[in-house]
Amino acid sequence: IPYGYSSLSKRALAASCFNAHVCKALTFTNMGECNSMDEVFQGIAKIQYEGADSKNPLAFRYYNPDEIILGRKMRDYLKFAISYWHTLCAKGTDMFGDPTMNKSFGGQTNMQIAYRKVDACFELMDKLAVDYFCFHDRDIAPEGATLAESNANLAEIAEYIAKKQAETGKKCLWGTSNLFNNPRFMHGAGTAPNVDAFVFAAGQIKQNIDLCIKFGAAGIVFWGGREGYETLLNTDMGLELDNMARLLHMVKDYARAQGFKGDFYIEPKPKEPTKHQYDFDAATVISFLRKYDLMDDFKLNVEANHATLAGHTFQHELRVARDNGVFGSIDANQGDALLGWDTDQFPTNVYDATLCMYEVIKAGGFTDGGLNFDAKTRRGSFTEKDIFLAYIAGMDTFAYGLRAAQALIEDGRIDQFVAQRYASWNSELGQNIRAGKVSLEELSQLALAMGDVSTNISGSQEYLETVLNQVVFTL
Ligand code: XUL
Ligand code: CO
Repeated sequence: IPYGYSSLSKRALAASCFNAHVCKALTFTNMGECNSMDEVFQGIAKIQYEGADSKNPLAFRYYNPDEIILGRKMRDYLKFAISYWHTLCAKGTDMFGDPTMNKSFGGQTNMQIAYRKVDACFELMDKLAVDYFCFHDRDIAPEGATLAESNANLAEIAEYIAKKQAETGKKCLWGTSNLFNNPRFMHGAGTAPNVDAFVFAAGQIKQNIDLCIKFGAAGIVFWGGREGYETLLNTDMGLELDNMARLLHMVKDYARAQGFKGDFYIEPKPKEPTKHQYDFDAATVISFLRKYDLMDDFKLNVEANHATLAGHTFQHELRVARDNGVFGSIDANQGDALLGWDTDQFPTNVYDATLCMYEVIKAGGFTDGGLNFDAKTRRGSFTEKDIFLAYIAGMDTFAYGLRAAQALIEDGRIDQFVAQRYASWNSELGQNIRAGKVSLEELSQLALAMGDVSTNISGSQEYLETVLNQVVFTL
């Protein structure tokens, strides 16, 4: 993520208008007034739903925002969100190459660019019929030389964001703190070996909680940026995890005291940037939450690409979250089966989207959560139009997935098969075992009298995959 803003001087803020094209008022002293309302993505109109046969690249084929599905508008069921970092900050760099994209949107100084990113974000939400955004603190305003300076930058841009929210009704799905980019966090933040890094992280998080509350965010995410290790030879894992839990308790107590009613999320990821990330996968995070008494306040933000990096399917991670009552929100993206790192691609796999939405429907739909596109256009897809094409691809894939998941449930064959497969657990014996009324000795007597197990039936995986294919391809 190419943050890397240099520190910003206050003088720069008082600079006169940076670009007559971007800001028509030449006399302002407050950058907040430098909102020209000039269109950022000129030549691209609001994206319309045109139906499955449309060949217009700038149209939706499956996402029809106001169509009612499962008793809710599609836009309310899917709750799509723009990821501020990938969409408005990432510039196509990789470890071999310089930026291929210009994300300054007509701004010149770092603060001016920050204002224009807000304009671009709200214009994208409007044109794409996306109702939410997600952000890291360092996405929305440049980092200053001190925490106080960073906070002042954030506070200024936050005013502008809140104003835009009030004008448009657009909402914040969740916010998070970037505790991984700055070199001060080279050894971690909440799990740092040096108490000063922990203190700085706490200060940064406090400011971000205040921002989340200002934006009416439904959630606050913790992705363990550099919370992990490179080698156990230099690591006190027990102390680091205890400290992480201490920090999360402080966060929860502070946010609740300020009136935050939404969800806190942990976003599992097994590796990258560290060799081992503590929030490895859903099961590991749940064990952490249980150990440290955080289950009442924290849920999971499950990311598809992180699931596959952990050696699981996306559906598996969602099922683990649902079965443990901590299904919360989703980072909708996909990785590349041939690459072992987090490629954060826009999701286009309809099977994964269908099975994801199947889990979401079974979980009762989203409450505070939603589908955030933690995805970026490829380095070679460098134009502004590519941003629209990428979001359309992701949104249509999940709209298709929602329709297919609904069809799968209405079709009923898979649910009926599963019910039948476990039917013996509803027998008197099965129910007694489930109720804990039977001892090991009693089961041993039954087993001795049984002869052998004669009730196995086929698992019929191939048949069920055929049913899935039939439903997915005959919507
Ligand atoms: C990193 C990642 C983050 C989180 C938010 O892999 O997924 O973008 O979603 O910090
Ligand atoms: Co993510």
